[in-house]
Amino acid sequence: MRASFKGFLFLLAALAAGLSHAQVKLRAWNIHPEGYPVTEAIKSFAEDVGKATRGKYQVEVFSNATLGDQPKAVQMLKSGEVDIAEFSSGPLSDAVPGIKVLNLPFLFKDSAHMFRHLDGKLGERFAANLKAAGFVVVGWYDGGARSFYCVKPVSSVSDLAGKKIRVQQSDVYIEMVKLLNATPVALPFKDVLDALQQDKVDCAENNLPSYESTGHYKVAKNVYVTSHVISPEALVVSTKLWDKLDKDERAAFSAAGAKSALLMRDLWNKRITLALETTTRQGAQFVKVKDASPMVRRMGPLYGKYMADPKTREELLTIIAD
Ligand code: BDP
Repeated sequence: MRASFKGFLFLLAALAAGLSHAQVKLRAWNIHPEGYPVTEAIKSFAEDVGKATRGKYQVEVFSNATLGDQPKAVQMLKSGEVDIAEFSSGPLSDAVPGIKVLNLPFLFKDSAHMFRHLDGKLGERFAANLKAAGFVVVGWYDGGARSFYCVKPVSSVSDLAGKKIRVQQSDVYIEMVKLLNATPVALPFKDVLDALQQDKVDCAENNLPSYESTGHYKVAKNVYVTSHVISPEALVVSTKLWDKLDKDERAAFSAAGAKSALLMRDLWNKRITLALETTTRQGAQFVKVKDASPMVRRMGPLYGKYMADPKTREELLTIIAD
């Protein structure tokens, strides 16, 4: 065999070997810091996807919203600039109106109630709405129970009236705060601490792990435990990426997503206990709402709106009934 021909064969073999190990780099958007349950769960997803696809898909996790805030990330996922993301249903629902009911205050009793629906038929319907809009759900994560917290003491719904309250960039949250006769201020998550410190807002609302991880508890020490929204979150893959995956790869992504969701929920429950301990130790005061019914009644117009819409009525009735 002539030397140049041998060289050519060698090159072909090297190319083929290279191709069979071709790596695809993927970007995952995450709003939370290192160590947070969501972050840990996405990392486990990334690792499992890598293993199951024998290193073909390498998921890099960009935490702390370094790639932009959530509404921006929603658009980036749609356009294919990021491939994977973990979103709160609030801002996500502005891009997918079919899941807006998930944000309604006082809809789910607790996380167990929420997952009974999300892990079942209803979850499949919401996932279908999301898929049609460009987001493939591979895991439902826990956004926990959200409550209000303020710089000044709050012990009744009327104390919230007139307050400037930070909300997520999401219609339902904005509407909810207006119905409490307060002023909604939609701000990106990372800007809330400054806004509380600089008196740009009087209050915010979130779950305990975020109240702690953001340091909001250092400024807004007065928590009014309303648990007004039990909030779903989702780990999603862009349909742009999904469409490129073959059957086995899709199964690998789905299995890794489902596993990461269970991990997330477990870490979440532990983190709630920890966050309560830390914030209490640092002086946060918790006042539990005695009777939520006046607050629930104020939400009437929001419920009226989604009941009147034939696209969302059935889902709403299913959740309320069970
Ligand atoms: C946290 C959610 C996160 C939201 C944030 C917020 O996990 O996705 O962006 O609240 O209030 O609890 O913006």
